[in-house]
Amino acid sequence: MRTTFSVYLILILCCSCVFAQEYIMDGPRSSSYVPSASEGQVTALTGGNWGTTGDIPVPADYDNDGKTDLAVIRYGYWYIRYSSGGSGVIQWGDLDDIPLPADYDNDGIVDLAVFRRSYSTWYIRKSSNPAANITVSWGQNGDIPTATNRFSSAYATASVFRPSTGMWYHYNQLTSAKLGTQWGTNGDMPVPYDQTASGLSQEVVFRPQSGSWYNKVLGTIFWGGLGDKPRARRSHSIILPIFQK
Ligand SMILES: [Ca+2]
Ligand SMILES: [Ca+2]
Repeated sequence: MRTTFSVYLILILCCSCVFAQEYIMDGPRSSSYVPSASEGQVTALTGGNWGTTGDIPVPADYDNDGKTDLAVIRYGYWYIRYSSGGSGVIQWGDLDDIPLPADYDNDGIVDLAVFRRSYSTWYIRKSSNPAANITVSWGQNGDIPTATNRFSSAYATASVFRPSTGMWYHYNQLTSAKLGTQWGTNGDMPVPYDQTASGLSQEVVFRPQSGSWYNKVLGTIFWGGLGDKPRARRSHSIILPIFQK
């Protein structure tokens, strides 16, 4: 059973801005912990600079005004500075979850989403109905999750890259369609994006040893090298975070 308690969380965003706000936080989480609808509540914030050491940047257009919003994740809390004005903090996920914001419910608005490696499970907070989230078990231990537009240009798909085999597995969370295809090898970094202007993302991997980008449709581009971290825009508003833990 989880214990609920109140704490005062002092947010220090860079040196110039300090926020004091009361939050309801969960106590130590059990192995069966999953994000709940009550965690998807928005708390108002005000401030200037955005983020601090250790935060994970997750910029995207969360308020659907066509402009990318500054956003970071800290211990399962999403701090979003909306381009339309104002800001908020939303608890969604846990410390070691991998954030993968994208529009999964096909309403045109970015959803908060995380992948929990220990359970290979996606937890998606639907922007169309935050009280009814999407939970998808997809992938296995060692997989690298990534959001793609593999099935539709309109909404994102839950996808994983399996380094041990170079396989990609795509799952359409709205239609239950599945697709597996081989592209890449162990040590490659998956960076799916649309290089053909088709609206659909292609399987693309970056191989640091040679600085090669291998696109399954278009072939090879040499750009970068050992130690580099590839970045690709999955869509016009989302830059995929890179996770290689
Ligand atoms: Ca925005
Ligand atoms: Ca959405």
